Amino acid sequence: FRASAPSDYHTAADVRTIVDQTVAAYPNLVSSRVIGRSYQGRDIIAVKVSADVNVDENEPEVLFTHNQHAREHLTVEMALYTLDELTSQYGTDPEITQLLDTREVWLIPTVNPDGKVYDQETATNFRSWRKNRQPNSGSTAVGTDLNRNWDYQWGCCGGSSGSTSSETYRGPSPESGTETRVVADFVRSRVVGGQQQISAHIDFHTYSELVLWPYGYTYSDTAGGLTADDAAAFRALGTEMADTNGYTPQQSSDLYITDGSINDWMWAEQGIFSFTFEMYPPSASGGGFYPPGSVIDRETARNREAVLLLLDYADCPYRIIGEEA
Ligand code: 0X9
Ligand code: CA
Ligand code: ZN
Repeated sequence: FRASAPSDYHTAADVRTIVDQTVAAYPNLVSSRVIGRSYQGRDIIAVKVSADVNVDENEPEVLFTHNQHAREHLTVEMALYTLDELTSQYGTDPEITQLLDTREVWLIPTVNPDGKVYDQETATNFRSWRKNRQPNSGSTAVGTDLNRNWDYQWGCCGGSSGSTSSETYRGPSPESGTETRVVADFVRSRVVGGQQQISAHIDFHTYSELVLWPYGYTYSDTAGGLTADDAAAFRALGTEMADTNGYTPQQSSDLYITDGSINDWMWAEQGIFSFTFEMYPPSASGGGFYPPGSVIDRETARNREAVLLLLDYADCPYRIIGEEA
């Protein structure tokens, strides 16, 4: 095992360049928009991929979010892989062609650009940074854990911290994190005619090789807004995706309790089938947050089938348990 250097991974600036080049190369298939700015003023970009991309067609939408946590650089590579695969294979691979003819895909390659830049900006050492880079009033400790800052059961259950110096600081109020708010506003903006257009979502993290589903705030399999049918659909879809990549499927709280996480909000407030993927490696011995750059191609392509499976089921996720809903 060889440790990685910051230069082994694309930078936030690289991502912007690649997105712009891809839009230029595939103007009918890819568009990008600035959905807001980070605390430090960096653009947060959403990329749309679909046939006739410049028309808001009445098609199921799927969202992929990446890099809520600054040091999880492999997740940004995952977004770049998906963008490259969908664009290069459209019109060539029949499955991808059919999916992009009937779905609208949204990618947010870096939710937390300030954190990514901070973690990656020195030539030799990563900083092992997790949170965003927003100051906390009355404290010298910087940052909010964006994945504890979402507005559902925020801070309810011991799955986050009220201490500014904690790695899981939940912030002073839900959506206080600039970047949480930007992404939540984007998701709310996809409610058209009273109907949330996005039906399915994966939030990419590292590491542990897991597929996780809600709720995170409670050990219960069912709870407010999550029925036995919903739980069965989550489990079936999560297990089928995990069968394709070899990750371990489980309810999020089986890992540990989290409150204010993105998945719980997406499901409870927006009705979106929302998963967390914890990517490579399985454990710290594989390099933890910083595996060597040599694994990037393999470990991003590893999720190809799971991504396509979720796109397929996006018309009706309950289809996987044989219900129309
Ligand atoms: O703790 C987290 O935010 C995630 N793990 S990480 O090591 N990448 O920080 C797991 C979040 C899982 N929680 C829910 N899906 N609710
Ligand atoms: Ca379309
Ligand atoms: Zn994470």
